[in-house]
Amino acid sequence: MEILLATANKGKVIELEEMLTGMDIRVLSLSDFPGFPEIEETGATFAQNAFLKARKAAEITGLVSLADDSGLEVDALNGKPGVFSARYAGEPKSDERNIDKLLEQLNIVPELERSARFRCSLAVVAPDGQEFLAEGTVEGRILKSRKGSGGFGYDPVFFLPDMDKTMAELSLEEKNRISHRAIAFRKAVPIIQTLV
Ligand code: ITT
Repeated sequence: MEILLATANKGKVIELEEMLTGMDIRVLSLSDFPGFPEIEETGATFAQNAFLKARKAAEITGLVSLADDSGLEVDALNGKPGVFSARYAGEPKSDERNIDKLLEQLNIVPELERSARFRCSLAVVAPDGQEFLAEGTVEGRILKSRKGSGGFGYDPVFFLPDMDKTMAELSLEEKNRISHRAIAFRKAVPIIQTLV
């Protein structure tokens, strides 16, 4: 059976494939559909954006379709950058400038008040109209400067107290075990199994 993960991000496809190992389910991505139209992420929440992408994908391809939207929520900034995580510091999107802006905004915020979380909303949409949502979060704290060189996005300033490391100091395997996206993907596996 085939399902579609509506993303151009190869890393996400590899993560999902790993979790579906042994289930005879092939994961296609947008790179298998060259003419696929750009979908604007106009939703106010991660879940709305994920459904915008997954519904469009199911409608166009007729496949069980998944899409995720994810980002960082910082409590001292009332949940920002949230759905604007990728373009927090404006266009063109830049992880480096996003981190610089985040550190500047949190400049006077003391260590214990820098709590934050990565959130992932994963939408699963079947061509017959059935819809499901799986979510994952991982809690942490924003450091005052970067540490580590792995991962992407805000990983170098996202500190995980339990592991005593930033997300950027984890191996790919470790990150794929604890990340917000991995948690959401894991919850979606039984849903996918019932749909295909
Ligand atoms: P799509 O093609 O699937 O849309 P994307 O690469 O644009 O994938 P997301 O929309 O999932 O990625 O992520 C939005 C932003 O949230 C991303 O640019 C990062 O700044 C931040 N982010 C998401 N997941 C992250 C992670 O695991 N580590 C660090 N930052 C993350």
